Amino acid sequence: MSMLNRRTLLATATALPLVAINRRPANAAEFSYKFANNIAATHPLNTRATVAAGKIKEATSGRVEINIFPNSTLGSDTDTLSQLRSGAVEFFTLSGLILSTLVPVAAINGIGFAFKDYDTVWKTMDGKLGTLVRGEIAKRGLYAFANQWDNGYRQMTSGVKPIKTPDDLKGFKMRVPPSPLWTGMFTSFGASPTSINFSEVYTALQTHVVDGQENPLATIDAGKLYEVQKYLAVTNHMWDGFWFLANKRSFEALSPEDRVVVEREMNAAALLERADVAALNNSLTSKLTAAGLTFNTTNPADFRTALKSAGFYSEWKGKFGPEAWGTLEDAVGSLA
Ligand code: X2X
Repeated sequence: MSMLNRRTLLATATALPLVAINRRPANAAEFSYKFANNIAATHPLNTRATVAAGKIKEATSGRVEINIFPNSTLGSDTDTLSQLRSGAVEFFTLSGLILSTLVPVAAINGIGFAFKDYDTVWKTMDGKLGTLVRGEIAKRGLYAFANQWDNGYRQMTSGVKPIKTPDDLKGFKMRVPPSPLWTGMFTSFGASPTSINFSEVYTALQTHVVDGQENPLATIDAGKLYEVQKYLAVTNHMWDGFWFLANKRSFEALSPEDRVVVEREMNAAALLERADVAALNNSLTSKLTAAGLTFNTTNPADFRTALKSAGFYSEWKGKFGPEAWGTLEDAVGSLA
């Protein structure tokens, strides 16, 4: 703190009666916590979390207030992860793949074509693999709530040409989120991946810094990416979700009872959000087509073969190690 700030602060403090410093207004929350995320306010993640925050405030008699900051308003994912670690932000939903810059094993759900359907996703991520990942997250001063929120199966979009076969990805300027697994996967496809935080993706596509990106339909819709893209290839190349993360110290500052309320309500909201996203997946094809995206289907087996022959699976099996890889394969079947 500079002397000036220190003096100003002391001057202010001495001007106030002590009692006023210690007492909060009758209607102020004891804990006013920030929840940051990168997704538009209209996405089910934010609509469901908003309802949950209301329930939490009520159930804690106003002690715990959670203010939601959608759309990366507090900073990019990379910035916000630092803020979460320092406690400047108390809650943050983040893709496990991006979290892997801090907790490497958290990227494991992003292995290409690992999950054949949503049943398998939730059985795996609410089950042993999720527990393993949460254990590693806990070692880094963060606390992950039990239920992940759905981002979804990812699809590729392009502003220049349709992506129909893996060959169409050769040399393609693809935006990927900041994460070694994403970069590695698109390098294995022969593309030219660039790491860009989601907060910059719309502009990067608009100004042709990159020619394409990949995201689930609900995220493409909420981020209005159809305004700056022309084609959408249904590839389902990866499933991605958001861990609901808390700064451990901030979370443990709440009473055990209040912690139970926050976790219960946020986990319940995650389940509702999953159902919302599943319903959106069924309705968004026609909406996004009407908004100007030309859809095409692909043969996922060809894309998977491309990854296999580039050595993607054996490389990442080695990186994740036998325990995590074995836990994934126990749930989804043999991958390599
Ligand atoms: O950055 C992305 O593309 C997003 C929104 O899907 C994630 O949070 C990983």
